[in-house]
Amino acid sequence: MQPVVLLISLILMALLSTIFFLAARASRGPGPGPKANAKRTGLIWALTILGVIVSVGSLRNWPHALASTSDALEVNVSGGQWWWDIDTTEIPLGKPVNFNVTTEDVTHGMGIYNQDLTLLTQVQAIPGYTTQITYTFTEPGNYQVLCMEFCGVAHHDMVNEFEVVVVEE
Ligand SMILES: [Cu+2]
Repeated sequence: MQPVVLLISLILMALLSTIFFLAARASRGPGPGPKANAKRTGLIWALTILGVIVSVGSLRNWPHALASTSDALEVNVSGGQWWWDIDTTEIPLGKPVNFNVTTEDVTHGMGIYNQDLTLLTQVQAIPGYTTQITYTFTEPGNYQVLCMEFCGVAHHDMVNEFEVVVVEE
């Protein structure tokens, strides 16, 4: 993967350098006429509008925007050197959960992992603030909370867990 990323970066850098070089060369000649200027203004507006549409469309479903779902279960998580304190051990399956995350000392990162240790969601834990993330578990089982930000010698020991259970209604 790394060589591919490097190759793509080099190609894009070369492309950007070429554009800069052509722009610098073109700036020496006579200025564009009013027709070309109108065309450029139209292009800038079109790109701006396209940028806004793409941004709104791609950022709308960020988990941050979904936080504070009203019918969600509230779970409070507090981190510290070197532990996670979670105020519940069982979370119902299929119900949105608002994790309210904070820390009592330094910045930590709360990452929720499934049994295969695949990261499902994560949020930064910041002293003095409560950050929120909403997540709905789709599989019952044991989940682990690990720290994702190196926070000292026992960082690797910041592990806690909870269980996602099927609740009959
Ligand atoms: Cu930590």
